[in-house]
Amino acid sequence: ARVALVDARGEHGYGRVLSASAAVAARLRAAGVGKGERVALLVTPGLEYTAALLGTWRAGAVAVPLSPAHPPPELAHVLGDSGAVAALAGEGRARTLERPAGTAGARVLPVDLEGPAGEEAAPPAAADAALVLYTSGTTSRPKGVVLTHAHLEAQVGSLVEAWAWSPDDRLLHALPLHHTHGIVNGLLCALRAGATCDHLARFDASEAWAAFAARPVTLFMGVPTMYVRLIRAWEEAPPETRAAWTAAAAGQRVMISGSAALPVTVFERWREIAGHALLERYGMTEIGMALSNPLDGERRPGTVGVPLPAVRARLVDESGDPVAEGAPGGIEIAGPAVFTEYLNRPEETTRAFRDGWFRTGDEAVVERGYWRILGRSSVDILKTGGYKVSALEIEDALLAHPEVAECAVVGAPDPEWGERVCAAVVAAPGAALEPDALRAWAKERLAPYKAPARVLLVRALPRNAMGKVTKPTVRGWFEAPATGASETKEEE
Ligand code: MLC
Ligand code: AMP
Repeated sequence: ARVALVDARGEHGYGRVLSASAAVAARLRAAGVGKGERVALLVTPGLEYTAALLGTWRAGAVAVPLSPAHPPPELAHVLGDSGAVAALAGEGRARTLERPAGTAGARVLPVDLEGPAGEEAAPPAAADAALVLYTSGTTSRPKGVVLTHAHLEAQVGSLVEAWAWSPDDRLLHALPLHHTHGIVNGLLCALRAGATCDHLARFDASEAWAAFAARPVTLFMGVPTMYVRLIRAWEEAPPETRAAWTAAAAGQRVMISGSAALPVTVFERWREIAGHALLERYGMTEIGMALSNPLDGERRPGTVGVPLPAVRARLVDESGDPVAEGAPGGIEIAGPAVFTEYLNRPEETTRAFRDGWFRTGDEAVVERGYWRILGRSSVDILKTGGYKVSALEIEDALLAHPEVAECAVVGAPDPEWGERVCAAVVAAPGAALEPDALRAWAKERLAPYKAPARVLLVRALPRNAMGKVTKPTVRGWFEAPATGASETKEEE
């Protein structure tokens, strides 16, 4: 039988995925979870995750994936905001869920992969909600992007076609499973193609190289930070290891990068050591993947290629009029893959669209037929290691600290992370605020990738005539390399 999944427990065929997901669905129905209700998932990548996801769908419910790396307040926000009625706890995860699920009024249920299948519910309709993914925006807390089965079908169908997925593919999956990159591009495309999704428990560059060399991997997907780390591990390895790793990578069908800009230097170095022109593509939680370099044909470094099948893309000026050919503009996307709403946020949903086009907030230019991303229109949206984070959310969190009077969060350019979260902080009068302590405090409340990597204590924040913090000046303070986490800026 064909192997669907590989995880720490071993290999699992497609039949096993079906029986395990039927058991999860039966358990949810027995617990009274109804059609369209939200079910949060805190589970381990592999059979447990896939059975929980498909089982939720087979019960007619909507899946809300949580991250095992998130501290309780982040879990509580997603559980509460999504109105989850139940939370599926994978092995060893029930205790983590108890408090946040309790606060949110969600029942914690174990993921029982061995239970009876029970009676099958009617399959969900295309227009039914399937997934709620939490994404950071310009508002403080992350909001839920509602994707229906039809949206997922369109997103997956487009990628399976464009990247020619086949049952012979074996994906090495090392991405988190609470975001679209890992869920849709990785897991769902693999399942749809009847391919094998081979999970690494977590991304580690040497382990990924070792897996390339030991297993018949045909496909890899990563954020640029992962390729930077793979390159570093290769450079640090002895010559015989390097040769084996190079051969293993070169034998793969395609290697893909996305979620953040891939530096041209990384593209070039990867071609030298792995024998691959990385296929860079562009996407977003709300729309799935929109633009991609071709599988066959020129993959041009520094660009994200052309619109994917069934995706309509355009560039517009501030008033929403399409720009002249060759001029930069805001990216707008339409088509069957584009989401229809942010959960319970009708005003934000309305603002996100213009005449039926989704406004991404990213800017681009088309050069010789290929799209090149220029950046984002908001300074308050950062990308670190491929994770989108909101400066405003982090500022709100830091301001809750009794010794923080004012703060400004910016993204400082970084060769490994793309951007790093940096905070300039004004301490309350008389406070003895320690940057390291503030960072640790933030990590108890925010996802680890949102906690400021650098904290700079300052006497005052720079403001313009309107009293608004001038973030470019703050960003300039972080352009010098870090001298350690405990830094103080004495002069203004
Ligand atoms: C971890 N840390 C991060 C971080 N990830 N800090 C900033 N940015 C990040 N992305 C923290 C850790 O908590 C730790 O803090 C320190 O950084 C170093 O940890 P690490 O162990 O070295 O990092 P690691 O856990 O290996 O994570 C690196 C990574 C991870 C690249 C594997 O960031 C990752 O999985 N990124 C993928 C994100 C993703 O899937 N994005 C797709 C979104 S969808 P300390 O204090 O302990 O040192 C999307 C749409 C699209 O964007 O187009 O795809
Ligand atoms: P998310 O909201 O987490 O889904 O992240 C989507 C955002 O990631 C987009 O709006 C872009 O800003 C960014 N992004 C994704 N792919 C690329 C890419 N190839 N180059 C530059 N930015 C990208």
